[in-house]
Amino acid sequence: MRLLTFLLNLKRRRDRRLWLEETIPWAQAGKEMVFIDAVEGDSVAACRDQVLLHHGFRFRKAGGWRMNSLELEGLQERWVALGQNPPDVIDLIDYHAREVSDQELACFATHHLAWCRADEVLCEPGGGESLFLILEDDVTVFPTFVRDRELHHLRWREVLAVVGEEVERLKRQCVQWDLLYLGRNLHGYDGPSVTERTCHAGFSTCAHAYLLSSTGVRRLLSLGMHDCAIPVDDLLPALYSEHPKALVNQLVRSKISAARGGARAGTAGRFLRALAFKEEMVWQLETCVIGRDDEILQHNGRDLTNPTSLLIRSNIAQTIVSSISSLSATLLVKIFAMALVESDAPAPASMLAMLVETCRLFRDVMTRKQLWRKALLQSLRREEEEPCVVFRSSWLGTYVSMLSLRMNASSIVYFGALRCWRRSGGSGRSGVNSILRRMRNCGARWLREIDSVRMEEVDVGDFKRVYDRGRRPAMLRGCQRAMLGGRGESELTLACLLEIYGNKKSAVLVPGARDPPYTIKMSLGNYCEYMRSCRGEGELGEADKEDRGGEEEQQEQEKEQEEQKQEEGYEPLYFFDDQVPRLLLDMIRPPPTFDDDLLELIAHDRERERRGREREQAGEEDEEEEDERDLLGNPSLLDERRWLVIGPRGSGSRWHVDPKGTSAWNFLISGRKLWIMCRDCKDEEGEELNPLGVLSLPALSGQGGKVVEPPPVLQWLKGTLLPLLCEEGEDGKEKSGRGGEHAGRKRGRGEQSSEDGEESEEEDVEERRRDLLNSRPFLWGIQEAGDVVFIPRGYWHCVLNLEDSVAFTQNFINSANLRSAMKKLEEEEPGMCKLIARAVTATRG
Ligand SMILES: O=C(O)CCC(=O)C(=O)O
Repeated sequence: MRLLTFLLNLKRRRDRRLWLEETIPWAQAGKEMVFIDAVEGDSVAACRDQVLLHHGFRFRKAGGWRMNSLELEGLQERWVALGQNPPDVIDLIDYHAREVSDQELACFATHHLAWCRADEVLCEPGGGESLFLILEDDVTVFPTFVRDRELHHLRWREVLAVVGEEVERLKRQCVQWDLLYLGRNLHGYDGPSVTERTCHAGFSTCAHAYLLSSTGVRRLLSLGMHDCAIPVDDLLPALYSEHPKALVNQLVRSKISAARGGARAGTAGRFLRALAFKEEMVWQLETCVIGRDDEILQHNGRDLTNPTSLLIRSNIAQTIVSSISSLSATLLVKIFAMALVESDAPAPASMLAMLVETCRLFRDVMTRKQLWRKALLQSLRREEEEPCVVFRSSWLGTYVSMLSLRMNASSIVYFGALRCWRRSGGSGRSGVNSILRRMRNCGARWLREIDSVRMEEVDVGDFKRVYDRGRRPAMLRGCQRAMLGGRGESELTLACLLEIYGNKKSAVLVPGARDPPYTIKMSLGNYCEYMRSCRGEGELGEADKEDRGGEEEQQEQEKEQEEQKQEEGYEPLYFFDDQVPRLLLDMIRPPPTFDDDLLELIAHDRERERRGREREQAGEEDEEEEDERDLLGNPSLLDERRWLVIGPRGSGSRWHVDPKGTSAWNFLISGRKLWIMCRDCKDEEGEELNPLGVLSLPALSGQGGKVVEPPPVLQWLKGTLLPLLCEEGEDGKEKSGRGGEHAGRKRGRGEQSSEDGEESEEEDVEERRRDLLNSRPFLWGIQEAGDVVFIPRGYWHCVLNLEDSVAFTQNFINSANLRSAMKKLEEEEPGMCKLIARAVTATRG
């Protein structure tokens, strides 16, 4: 493979040329590297009729680029509708509230010139196999300013090696491509992966570093865009995906059609087969103001006067590392973790990332997903209630990319850190298998299995009497056929959902968050990418799949346990969205055992009425509907009753009771879940108790009241259930007896008890909960794909995903829970109560 690099450089930017010559190792050799004199914007103004004559072409700007504020708003909405993140309003105004600028035309002419040069090379003897790397003169291989020349050389060599490997791989896989981005600004979500490192490019701007194949060069030139040039950043994405701006689509489509000899262009996309490296490899240089003595005075407009910036100026970490290297690794990690967590500024976290590569001691830090996720969420907290997150390979990667994209990277964070994260990988051995084994073998006293009922054998009437009205949880096995109406399960897979709804922004829970954001928005596709990266995330690792033996194993286990301790309490994000894709709603029928859901009936009637009215009144304002809408809360139970639940192995739902007196059924589409349940706990005096091991803390508002603080499920299993099971021998007999230590006591009891033996209030409550367990053990069961779990109203339950899982769950109200639901709704949603009462009358009538 012959790779020719074209560097686009303005003659007057000698500084940039020097920068490139200094930082790109093969520039000095002068080989296979061509500087192309970029066209000056001024030369456009100098031309008559605003036409730029350059290298035998007449470049003319496309007209009609300018948009007024209403159109800009529309553009922004369209951008969102296409599942892409629109540019900032300021950028939109900057670029679209004026005509194409002279500089943009000049930039277009420069790229066009590079394409022409490439074409000339292709026509030379032996040139046909060449590839062309087009680089603008402000490129760098670090996301923020790094001065060290050697580092640049090293990194550029790595980048080239990776590019070479990937090109070979694409060739081996017979993947045809025209353009491959090395760096860009992605607005939204990429298409499917092509190789481990590359994917089909989603809508991307910033053409500062891209590779062109011979077909790419020819396709670009065949468009003849010079007579109606638009910014290169808009042209390129419009050639492989839908551009939010109609003008661009129109223009590009007509050009594509002409290039294809008049054939219809179809959608604008797909003319250019554009790929991208999933991980950015080339960035645009940030602006630094260099003072006397070679000192950096300003970095991206920021004054570098504080101690953090000193780090940047003195280039760099080695000094610091040597001065603190006498501290133990654990202490160092703690100091930095504290600095990160307690500081609101992003600097400490990015410093940490920087230090990782300079000193092995810090490598350890990279496994602290908890830290990076927290750092990210902390930075996002200032933005909005439910911020959007685009996950990038790891929490560190996401944090770094957010820093560089949104905040112009405030410190030196470099690529090696990401690689290092990868190397460290996720691990973790939680011992869930051994807990499960104990649950099976010695849980008789504290545990009872949830009743299993085979769907094809069930008598609906009996089921309703025994389970629904009897408030008894059940595991309905093998429900696919009954629920999917004969359609194959293969039609309902995550892959199918992804294909259609990959770009859909959905709600994702941040489990256990005590501060906002409690939920974030992620696209389904990006969440799945996150899920894939979670192998071993959280405390439930791959190793749990199978228990192994041996001494070696034991050592490994100890090491992993140590690592795990550091991540104690960490749970993966949990996809929990009430905007369930239509495809799923259309496919899944509620099981026949729950076919009398009043909420379903109301929702159905309202939808039918709405459609009827729409037909009759064709757009007139509908007072009746307005009244109805006023009747309900926002959001109401009608909006929040059906959920798509997706989570990686190790994720799950902490102990909770479903809201508003509803019951629920949960259909597992794929994966495996462990369920633990417990009936509403009341002691002899009728006082409500949480399940054992679930604390209530005083509400933070200071107005009295308590909030339930359930621990992560795995922590509960280990900290509360396991000690209970350990009390009991394999033969089911109690080992330590009633007077021995028990779960409630073990947890921090020493500190809580006063010296004279006086029991604290919490201890007392734990004691009563434990007593209750004697008569009412926990219920448990493992749900396999195709099973439905029934959760009666008021039941406490928690769930741990034993494998990556996809489930659909629905809360419902029927005659069995009507009274309890109405009682709750009277206070919380009086409007809903009226609708339910109406529905009840109608069904009885
Ligand atoms: O699948 C899960 O994590 C359980 C969901 C659940 O408990 C609920 O929706 O109430």
